[in-house]
Amino acid sequence: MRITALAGGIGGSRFLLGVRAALPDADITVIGNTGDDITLHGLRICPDLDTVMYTLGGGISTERGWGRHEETFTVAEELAAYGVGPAWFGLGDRDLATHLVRTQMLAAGYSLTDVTAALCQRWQPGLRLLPMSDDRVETHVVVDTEQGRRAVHFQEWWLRMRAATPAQEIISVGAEQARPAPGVLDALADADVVLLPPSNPVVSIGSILAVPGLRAALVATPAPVVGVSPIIGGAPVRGMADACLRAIGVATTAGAVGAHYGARGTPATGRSSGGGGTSGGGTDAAAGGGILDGWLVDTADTGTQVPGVTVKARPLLMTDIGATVEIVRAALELAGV
Ligand code: GDP
Ligand code: FO1
Ligand code: CA
Repeated sequence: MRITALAGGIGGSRFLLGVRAALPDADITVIGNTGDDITLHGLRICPDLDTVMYTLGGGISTERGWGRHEETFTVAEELAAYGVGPAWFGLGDRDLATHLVRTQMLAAGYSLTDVTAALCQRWQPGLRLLPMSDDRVETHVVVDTEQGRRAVHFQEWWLRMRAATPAQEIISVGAEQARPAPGVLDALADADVVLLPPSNPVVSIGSILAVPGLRAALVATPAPVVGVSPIIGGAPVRGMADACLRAIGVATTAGAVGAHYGARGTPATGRSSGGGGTSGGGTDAAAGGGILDGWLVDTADTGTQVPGVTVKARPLLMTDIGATVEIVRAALELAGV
């Protein structure tokens, strides 16, 4: 079976552990969010790709959910001693090696797709990890500060501001000019099933959908498309997805997020931001339609309805691998595969 999944960082990775365990013989392709990517100290850092790679490759810090286990922060401490920040971004020593290899390969002319494949040679995640695009796309957040309105990088808003300063707008800078990375559109067209893990609907899934052609490929694929809600009982399980949803005018409920993604075969009209998430994705998202055939919600949200979408309620907490495998099985059952 060929499974294609879109994924952000922690929520996406934990779900993918379940996909791999549920279907050890499946051919799994992951389209990873690169909107979180940032350049610091001259190094290109791809947090969501790395979170998928480390989690599936057994190198993740399970306590933090991001970065390497058995990590040290000597380089970050030395930078701080020079007064060089930003202090809000935890740059680990082991993690640093990944960014050094990536930056060096990118400077040598390799694409992010090639670099990611090379890094995965070490980690052997058991799936094909593709960046959504080889072109640079970065999520920026417009906030009102004492100095006036300004745009900050998503990481600064998420980590330094803890997403507590309201986002006036969330923008995918560069998305309009971006092209899907090689293999991305084929992975959607040729899949037997497409899964949307419980990733952040705005800055993970929304960023991926902002790449021109991605949404259309989801709309057009003959494969069933099933999503899993990251919102349980009116709140994110972890993180500040509610602050992201507020920015695009979508309520923090499983039903509102399902409606925001929308039913396949329906036009975007009536859904916020064309059902995408971040703006700046050009006309593609605005012109596109809904992307869901099925939507899994938690039993806390039993009774949720999304027009045109088959909704099923079951426990959605990925407390351990066994629970996650059962969620994946339920998603596959809902997809009819
Ligand atoms: P990030 O890039 O690290 O923020 O990770 P993702 O975008 O892939 O996923 C973030 C989302 O995962 C958050 O909005 C959480 O609500 C969701 N999440 C985390 N753990 C769980 C879980 O056990 N069950 C469900 N349904 N969602 C979860
Ligand atoms: N998340 C944090 O909460 N604090 C950090 O200092 C931090 C550093 C970091 C370094 C490398 C990396 O791959 C991820 C890191 N993350 C950190 C997670 C990061 O903010 C991701 O973008 C999240 O997925 C937010 O969506
Ligand atoms: Ca992320």
